Amino acid sequence: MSRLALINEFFGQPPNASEHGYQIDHILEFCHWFMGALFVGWLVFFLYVLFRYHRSRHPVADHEGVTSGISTHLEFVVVLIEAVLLIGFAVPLWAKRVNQFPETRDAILVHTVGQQFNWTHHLPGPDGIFGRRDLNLVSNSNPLGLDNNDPAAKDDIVVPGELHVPVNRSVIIELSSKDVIHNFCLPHMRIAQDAIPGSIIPMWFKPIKVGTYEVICGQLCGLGHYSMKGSVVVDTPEDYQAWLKERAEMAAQSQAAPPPPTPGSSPGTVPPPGAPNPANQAAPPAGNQPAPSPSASPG
Ligand SMILES: [Cu+2]
Repeated sequence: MSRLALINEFFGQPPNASEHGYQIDHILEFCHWFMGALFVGWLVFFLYVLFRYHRSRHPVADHEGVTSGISTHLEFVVVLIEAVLLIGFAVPLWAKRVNQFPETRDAILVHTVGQQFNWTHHLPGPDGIFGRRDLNLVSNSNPLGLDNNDPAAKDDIVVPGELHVPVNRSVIIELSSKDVIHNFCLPHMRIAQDAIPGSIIPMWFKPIKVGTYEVICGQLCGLGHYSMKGSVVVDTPEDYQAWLKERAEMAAQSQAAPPPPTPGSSPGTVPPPGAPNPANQAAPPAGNQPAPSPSASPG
């Protein structure tokens, strides 16, 4: 990290842990220094004007005003720099985030649902297919309304609060909300996305550092908003498989009649990068963005 980047740390930016994060950090760094320079520049100018045109020196107002063109030129330069920042850097970075999703067969796909005041994650389990969810089935013990009569739901994993993902693999999170607008914000991953009732909105990032990272709700969503926290644990691939296996076993135990294991897959495994994913074969292709499954209604 360059010495200049310390300005991000100074303003409380946590260390980056995602593949694209350094690009956002560079823009932030530049913006902070640029705004700092403007602040100092304007402050000096303001003080100069206060003393230079004090009432004792200029008892009568000058109605002609400034005749020099220097301020016009300066402002043009400022606008030009801001336009380059916005059009040249910020918009392309944002466009990549929302238009260029990774192949779903290479990524970990998770459905995440916000509610006052926690996050619940839904993983498809060994079969790679998300089970049906139904608003009418929502209860305290079934926060997402997962339909246990749906064969695809039998091995599904539902975890509150803490989501595990493997390092160096893209994660696509399809976000929704059960009540009000929340925002799934991962400061260390330099990504945030609103969770809106009635919509399923995808977001993606690629974690590059093993560790535990805070998830916060980025929208003021009610009295308990301050407590709406969770975590994303970035595991090594081995630890991730162990976590999945443990979760899949817990899910199987909670079912009255556990389903026979899918041929070719042991409990809790996910297809390796590039392998065909049964979930993708079942669903028709839908451009770059992962198609929101019609069965996965936001609870
Ligand atoms: Cu919230």
